[in-house]
Amino acid sequence: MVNEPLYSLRMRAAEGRAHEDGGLHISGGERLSTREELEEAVSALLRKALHHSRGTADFINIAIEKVAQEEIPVLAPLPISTYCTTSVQAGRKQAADLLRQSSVSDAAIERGFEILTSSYNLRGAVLLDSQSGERMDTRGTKGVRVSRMDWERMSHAIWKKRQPLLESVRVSEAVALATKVASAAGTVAELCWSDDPEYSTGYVSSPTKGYCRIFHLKEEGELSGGRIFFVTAETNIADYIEYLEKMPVWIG
Ligand code: WAQ
Ligand code: MG
Ligand code: MG
Ligand code: MG
Repeated sequence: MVNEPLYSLRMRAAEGRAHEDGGLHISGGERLSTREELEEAVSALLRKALHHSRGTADFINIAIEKVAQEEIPVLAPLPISTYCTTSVQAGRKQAADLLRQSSVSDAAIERGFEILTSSYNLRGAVLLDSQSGERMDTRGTKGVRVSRMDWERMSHAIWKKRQPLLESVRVSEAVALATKVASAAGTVAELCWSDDPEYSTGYVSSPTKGYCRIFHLKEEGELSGGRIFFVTAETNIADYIEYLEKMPVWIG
């Protein structure tokens, strides 16, 4: 994997019309791929766009860019824990506890929940000041889309063997994303639940707590969802976004 050319792939799909023209966000995805694996990676992203519970993709954009080939850091995946809560109320309370333990203020936690419960068409993440709860990016519903991360193939196979209950692509993708976010200077914690109606397990992650899966962060059938990245007040937001969008990293 070391000296082959690498490509970043980014997919976004919307219903009705393109995102920028007001379409409904259906699905997105990001990969890092060697030239040899490029066709397979494009097909996988296309499949993801075409078969989605949020709706029918009428607009699909797949961007492929060669990535500058320097030493690419390898990040160890965050350790996983699972909270088997039995109601949305208990799940959200658990999430709030974990965020508090990661040093996010009550005001910021409340703001984070307000945003996720009322977002039905968020394509990326919202950045919030972890103390004041103030929004730190100016991206609107586009948000900040973390890109240029992927599992290193061999490590992924080993990791999956060790977690037989978590073999879904969804979990692998979420752990990879959360690991990159936790590695960014300025990240205090992340809160996420899917905008897919059938998937109600979400997570809180942070450099100190790892990746904490929580059953039931929303009711099944709901289209709300998204991601909140809580950051320290001193974070240089332009540098922070640059790292998340542009810096290639392997998870492994
Ligand atoms: N960068 C930033 N935000 C993103 C990205 C990204 N690359 N991908 C998705 N999001 C945001 C965006 O607002 C989506 O609407 C939202 O997250 C949800 O994305 O059982 O499936 O892909 O351990 O629907 C987490 C729990 C599943 C997995 C999350 O999210 C588990 C999930 P989805
Ligand atoms: Mg996803
Ligand atoms: Mg539809
Ligand atoms: Mg989704």
